[in-house]
Amino acid sequence: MAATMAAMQNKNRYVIVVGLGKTGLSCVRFLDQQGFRVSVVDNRLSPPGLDVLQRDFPHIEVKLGEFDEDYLRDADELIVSPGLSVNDPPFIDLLDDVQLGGDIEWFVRQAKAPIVAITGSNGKSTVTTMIGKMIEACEHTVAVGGNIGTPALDLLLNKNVPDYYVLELSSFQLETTESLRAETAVVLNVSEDHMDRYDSLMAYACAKRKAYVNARHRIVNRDDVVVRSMFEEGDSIGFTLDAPRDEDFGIRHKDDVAYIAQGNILLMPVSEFPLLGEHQLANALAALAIGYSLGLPVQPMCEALKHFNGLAHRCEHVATINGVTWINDSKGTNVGATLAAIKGLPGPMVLIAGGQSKGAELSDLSKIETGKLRGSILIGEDASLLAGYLSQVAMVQFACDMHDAVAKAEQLAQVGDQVLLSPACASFDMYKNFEHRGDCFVEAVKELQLNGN
Ligand code: UMA
Ligand code: ADP
Repeated sequence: MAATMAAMQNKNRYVIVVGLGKTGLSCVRFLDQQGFRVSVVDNRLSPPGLDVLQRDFPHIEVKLGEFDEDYLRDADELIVSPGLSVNDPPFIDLLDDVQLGGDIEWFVRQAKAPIVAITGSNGKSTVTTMIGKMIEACEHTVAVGGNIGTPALDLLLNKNVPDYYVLELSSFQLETTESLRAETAVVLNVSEDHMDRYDSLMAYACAKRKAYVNARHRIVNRDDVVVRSMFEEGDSIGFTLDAPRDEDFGIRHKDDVAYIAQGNILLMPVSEFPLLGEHQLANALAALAIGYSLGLPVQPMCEALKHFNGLAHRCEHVATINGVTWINDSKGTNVGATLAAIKGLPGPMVLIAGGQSKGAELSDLSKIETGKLRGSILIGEDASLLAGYLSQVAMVQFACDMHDAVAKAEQLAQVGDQVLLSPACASFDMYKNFEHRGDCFVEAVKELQLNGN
């Protein structure tokens, strides 16, 4: 009876989905199932997902091309794609007249299980996946989604409510979310990203900080000054690459062996964690702290860590050819990520980088440890901007595409070197997305291998 009443109310409520793509399609699926009156707009003439929309929802009106403010004003509510800023016209001019939110706002209003909210500049997908596996290792059910790729509203299509939802949240998604009350929230770290969309690092950090608002447990990176400044330390659980205090997670040394530890308790030797690099260790500590806040037992979580082999396109080993190791870190889409990857892997290395730098301050690239880079091969729109800083560290060459970059890297690398694709940039000037860029790199490296090199 209550369900019928809700369906009748929804029928009278008109929602416009702004922006198609994965998010828009998931919104349509959800709203249509709930009986809302729906239409879709996108200012792209051929947005991703259009074929699926027209096939599966032929009754839903779609308007493509420049947004029409009057058309949008007719809606009771707009669900805006994370790819669009609600602080830009026409949305900014509609704020007083039309209710406006994002897909995560709709998700959190409906979700019937505790939500783990994971944001930060880097490491989100890794920690999101790790905690998902830890929850399963502790014999609970979990649904994982959000910015990681499965849109959050698609998680609600499954009628079986899991014990936990784990959401990777971007700053864009948090901007349009007001009702989040996470069981546990973490801002993993903050470094410059998406400066083409924010006026300052502070504005970007403020969007990230929204994950903590009304959270029951807050996990804090004690090594990150921006994250630490987001709230009074108080009752948070922390993680650090130093020795941890109280209930925090960190690293302790005993008899020259490094251990993952909670407070004074040694949990497992760092050598049993399969991923390379301090940044990956920080991700593991963050995941443990999240799991602990949920009341999960520590030992099964450690077992899950021992079997975690990392995600594709994140410092992923591709091949070792003639003594040179090729690594795909195509997901390194900002300077912080690339610096972490370079620091975490052994040198000397040849770096392949470049693409769209998104208005970021790039000068930290000139602070890479001397001797770590044998050279850099640069591609894409902002190659010359990167060259200005990377040439202060080692020699720089330009390449016209990924095949050319791989060929030049092969020429430059010596036995024992690593060749690291970690672009510090978005991929959209040359590729569909970071996966496509990583796949092109892997393909070019495999060709080297096949050609008997
Ligand atoms: N856009 C328009 N007009 C529109 C709608 C979108 O120009 O009407 C543009 C935006 O400028 C943007 C792009 O299209 O560049 C994004 O739209 P999309 O259709 O590709 O987006 P979705 O398919 O819905 O993907 C989004 C997230 N993308 C972004 O936030 C840019 C995906 O994260 C996410 O996996 C997906 O929702 C499901 O939740 C990707 C991403 O790059 C991985 N995220 C950024 C990041 O991690 O740095 C934030
Ligand atoms: P996100 O989802 O935030 O983009 P990912 O887990 O996909 O993060 O990792 C993306 C890239 O960021 C990795 O390939 C690596 O270069 C870098 N990275 C991962 N974890 C961290 C971290 N904790 N600190 C800094 N850089 C990191």
